Amino acid sequence: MLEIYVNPLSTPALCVDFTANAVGADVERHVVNLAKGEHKTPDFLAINPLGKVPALRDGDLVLSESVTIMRYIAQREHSDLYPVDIQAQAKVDQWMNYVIHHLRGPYGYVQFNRMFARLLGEEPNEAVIQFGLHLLRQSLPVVERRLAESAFLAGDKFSLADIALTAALEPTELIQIDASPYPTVMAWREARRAEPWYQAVHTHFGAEIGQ
Ligand SMILES: N[C@@H](CCC(=O)N[C@@H](CS)C(=O)NCC(=O)O)C(=O)O
Repeated sequence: MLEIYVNPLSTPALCVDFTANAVGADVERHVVNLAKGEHKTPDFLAINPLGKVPALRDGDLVLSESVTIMRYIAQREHSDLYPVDIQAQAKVDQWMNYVIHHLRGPYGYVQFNRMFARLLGEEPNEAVIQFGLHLLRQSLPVVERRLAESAFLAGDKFSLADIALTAALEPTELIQIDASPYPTVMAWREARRAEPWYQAVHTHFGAEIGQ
């Protein structure tokens, strides 16, 4: 049995949750309560010594790193969301990497400081927020242009790259990212959020904490 360790407020973990649903994998899902420090308990550190979600266990195999886990689940299920053809696969990888480095990273700078810093007893760092917003003003237009010309990031087929994008965009409202310059991205995202693989996880980001 495939086991996944996730948390619905973690965008890397949501990548794994969404992927498991999108490919129809039969998984045992463990929600790790980060607020209660469950990710630092000996039981969880035995699964991921880095003390982070997501993680996966498949028999003796234990994995961390969301993108690795997404690919593993898709390949294990022989899903075309991560194509076998190396050229199609390379396009999916290209866009997954773009999303992870140029969107999820900067979103993380803003999300940590606007959402989690005070909860952890830290003062939000406005300079880091502004740096994240600066980077997003460069990367969100790239995605806006891409989705104006292409149904999905890697071409005309839905793929793991689109799941990564959907997850990366999740905190937009909660962390007050101004999405008004990106109407194509936001309409595309609404369509994804109506799909069963998304709805199986939650109705929207923050639902679990009453937002
Ligand atoms: N590069 C990792 C990032 C994982 C990560 O940073 N997870 C965060 C939640 S978004 C976490 O578990 N943080 C807890 C901690 O570092 O104490 C991935 O893609 O899976």
